[in-house]
Amino acid sequence: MNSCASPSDNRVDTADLARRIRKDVLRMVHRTRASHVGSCFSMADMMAVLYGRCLRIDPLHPDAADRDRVVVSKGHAAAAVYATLANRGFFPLEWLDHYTENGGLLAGHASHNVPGIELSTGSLGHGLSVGTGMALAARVQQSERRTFVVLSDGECDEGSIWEAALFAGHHGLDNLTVLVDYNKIQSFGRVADILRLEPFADKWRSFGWAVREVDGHDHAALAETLESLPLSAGQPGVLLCHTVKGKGVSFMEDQMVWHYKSPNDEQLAQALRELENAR
Ligand SMILES: Cc1ncc(C[n+]2csc(CCOP(=O)(O)OP(=O)(O)O)c2C)c(N)n1
Repeated sequence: MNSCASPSDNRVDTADLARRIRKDVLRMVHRTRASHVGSCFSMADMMAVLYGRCLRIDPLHPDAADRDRVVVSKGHAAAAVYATLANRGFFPLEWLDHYTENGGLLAGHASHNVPGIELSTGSLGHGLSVGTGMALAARVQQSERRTFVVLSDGECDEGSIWEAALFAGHHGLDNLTVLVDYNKIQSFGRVADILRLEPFADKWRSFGWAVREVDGHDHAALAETLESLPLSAGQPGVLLCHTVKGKGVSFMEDQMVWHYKSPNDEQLAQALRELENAR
């Protein structure tokens, strides 16, 4: 079994990191009247555990040859990606103040010219194909590096996801781990109503993947799973992370409107208060 090899001094308090990610995202989307706060909050805990506990990465050397690769395929949640990377030291926190600014570095969808971002994403459905190629390349190069891909559930409507899943299963890429942010909402509808994914775990299994279902807000459960990869030797692994869209702020949780809506001044203040009080 490969365990996470992050040096202990590289580990952080993931609850604190997740809180900082959510607070930064709130301030970013409020300032620019941007969208996707709900999408950012459902994956904030996954990002905190990945970047705070598990990944073999060095923010000071973001291009190190044998770093783990991460592709956040749900690139519309870029604010959470940028907030995570800034809080882990990939670039200064001040950059977050310029999110979506004309001519700025931090675009509204995840952009690969930002330190720590491997692939520009936002056109849903591409991240797993690229991640699968990264995993195959690591095997060919006999590198120990791992590849992690974060998908959204609505994104799994894309046929390209299943082509890549078929390929990774066929090649037994156990250096590849997918985390699905299974928040059960896609834009303005429920996944179960728009295009049913269930039995979701069985679909992945039938493509040759090892599957683990986990509460995507339970840091201990996420860490335990991510610290004992691969899920199964000789198979790619997928974590179906059961999450709540808008998690962490009472009036945003499981509310479709927060896919696009931006908080006003009052809502921002209340949301920040709630996150602070949840300590
Ligand atoms: C190929 C493609 N089609 C449509 C969109 C527009 N779009 C942005 S987010 C989204 C759906 C969001 O739902 P989900 O994928 O479940 O992500 P969540 O925000 O709930 O995590 C869509 C259709 C897109 N970004 N890419």
